[in-house]
Amino acid sequence: MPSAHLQTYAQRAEKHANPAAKALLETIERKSSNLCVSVDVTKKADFLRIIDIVGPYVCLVKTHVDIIEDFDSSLIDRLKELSAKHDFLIFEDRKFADIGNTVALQYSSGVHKIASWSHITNAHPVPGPGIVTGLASVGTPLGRGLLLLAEMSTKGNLATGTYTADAVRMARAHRDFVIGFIAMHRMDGIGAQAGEAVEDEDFLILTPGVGLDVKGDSMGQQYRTPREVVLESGCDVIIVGRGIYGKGSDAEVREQAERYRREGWVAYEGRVSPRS
Ligand code: S5P
Repeated sequence: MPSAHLQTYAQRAEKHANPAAKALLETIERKSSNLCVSVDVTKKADFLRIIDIVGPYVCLVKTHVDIIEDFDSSLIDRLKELSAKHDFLIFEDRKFADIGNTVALQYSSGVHKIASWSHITNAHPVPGPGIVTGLASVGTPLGRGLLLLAEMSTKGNLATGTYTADAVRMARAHRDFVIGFIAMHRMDGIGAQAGEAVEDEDFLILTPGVGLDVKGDSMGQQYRTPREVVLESGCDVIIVGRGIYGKGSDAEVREQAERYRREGWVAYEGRVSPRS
């Protein structure tokens, strides 16, 4: 069996036991889209308008609900309606980073009640495996999936080397709930012990820091192209924020969403069926 990233999304969906990972892979295949749009705006109306525009082109919408100034629970109802209308999953980019007991409360409760609507969320591995146990206690019964931040896109970040390998080991110990990583390249076999059977593992790699027109911003963000990310680095989903929603008119936002969807998909096709 070829390594996971050389198989099609449909083949991988069949084998995935986690409901969120399976649904994401099926959605990617159905829509021919490995694009996740990150909608980092602060007003409810802008948030919903952008999602309605980009919805047809994405497999996943990534949110930071804590930046929305006029947040109320009706926003979540509208978001769920858009998710059904346009057939995409939801990923609240919460980057949990506390002890298990605290993250379980942050995930289930408070104003945002993230676990009740977000199919996928993410966490920093820095507190150790207790963070996964805490989040799993809430998310597993709901069929949710967790991504660990094994690497980051920013200049000078500390998620490298043994930290990254330890993140992968932590994921391997919780394969039913940890569905993959925020990372810049594939993690296959990283951190494996001698003799440990890891050939069949299929962690999804979701990758931010994607842009076609600029190389970075003034605060350390670094961009690569969909081709570099998907074809050369073997990642599964491209995460694009300002490259799409930051473009001004609704028509331009739609155009950019379609452009990134196409670029991401062509890169994937080149990966699974390379022309000789
Ligand atoms: O390492 C990371 C991890 C994440 S989740 N680097 C990132 O940029 N992100 C998120 O991806 C970040 O919080 C933001 O929501 C998005 C990138 O946005 P852009 O506007 O730079 O494309």
